[in-house]
Amino acid sequence: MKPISLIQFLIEERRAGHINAELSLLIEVVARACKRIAVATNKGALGGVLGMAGDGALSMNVQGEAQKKLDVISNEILLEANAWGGHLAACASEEMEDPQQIPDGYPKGNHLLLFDPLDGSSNIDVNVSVGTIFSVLRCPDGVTEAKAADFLQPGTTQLAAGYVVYGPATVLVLTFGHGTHEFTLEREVGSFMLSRRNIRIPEETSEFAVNMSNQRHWQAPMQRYIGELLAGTEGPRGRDFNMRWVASMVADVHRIVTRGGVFYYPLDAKILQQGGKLRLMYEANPMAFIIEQAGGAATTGRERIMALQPTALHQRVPVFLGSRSEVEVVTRYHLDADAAQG
Ligand code: AFP
Repeated sequence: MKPISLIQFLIEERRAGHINAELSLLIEVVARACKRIAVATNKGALGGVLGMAGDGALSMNVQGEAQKKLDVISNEILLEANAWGGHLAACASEEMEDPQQIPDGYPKGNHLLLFDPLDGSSNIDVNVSVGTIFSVLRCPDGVTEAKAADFLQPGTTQLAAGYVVYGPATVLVLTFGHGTHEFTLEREVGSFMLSRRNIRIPEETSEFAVNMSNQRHWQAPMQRYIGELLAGTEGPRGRDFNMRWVASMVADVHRIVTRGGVFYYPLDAKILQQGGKLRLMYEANPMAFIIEQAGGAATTGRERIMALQPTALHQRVPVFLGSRSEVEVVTRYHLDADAAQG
């Protein structure tokens, strides 16, 4: 069968009534911006894009994390691309404390866009995969200037979510709530081409992704669960498990979307106060939507991620996602421990 482009796919989705013209344009614009980020990323040292942002003084984002040059470049590419099309009411980014309004003189649309412009940016300088994550919400009726509070909608209300992984190939994974689909960038033509439709994540897995250096700081249910996986054939699970950790959520999730597995960033004693490591609105929610649409599960260890009522734009949450059966086991261990405590 002749491969179809992202544009053709979007037209099909419009005809099927899954999206409207404005959302279709939004996705086209985000995909085009991500092609520019891919170009910048691919240039590496030759493009002068490696290293930290800021002239001498360390540049920090709203999370108090040091910004890389490519964090800043990617953020600007996405902001600039989305300013003038008339498809957005406002957008919000990991790199900015407050939502960005549409500049005066441009029309406004009915959608809110949230993004992590360059996830896993600690990997840039060592030439390991990084990515962009995005989530699309509807702007509440009657809102003319969207504030942070207007973005605080549960993940179940997302109209679209996606990520782009800048790896050996540049790949876009997308959902509108009607399955999860993958597009691969054909660089010579400059088009994202549909490479997998209706991806299914295997229910069972023997592969987990977690930063094991945090083990001693984890809570008891996580200690118990990983302890059992590490015990392998001699332990209660009766089989060996394999481990991978890229430290780039997009790359770890893409492996799960390709061959199954689970990705965990649990709460630990070091990050207890902040509620977790990963951001709900532009990391956990869009990834949860993509994973659920591919048959997987995504929880905080206790609740479904997409059911959470957000309380802040940059809120952090624990994340357990991937192959359904394993996410159910680790979630059950947390709930059992809570119940035993009363
Ligand atoms: P950076 O974008 O600051 O590199 O953070 C990446 C990330 O949010 C996520 O992509 C990784 O899975 C996770 O952090 C890695 O965290 P550790 O460095 O604590 O393993």
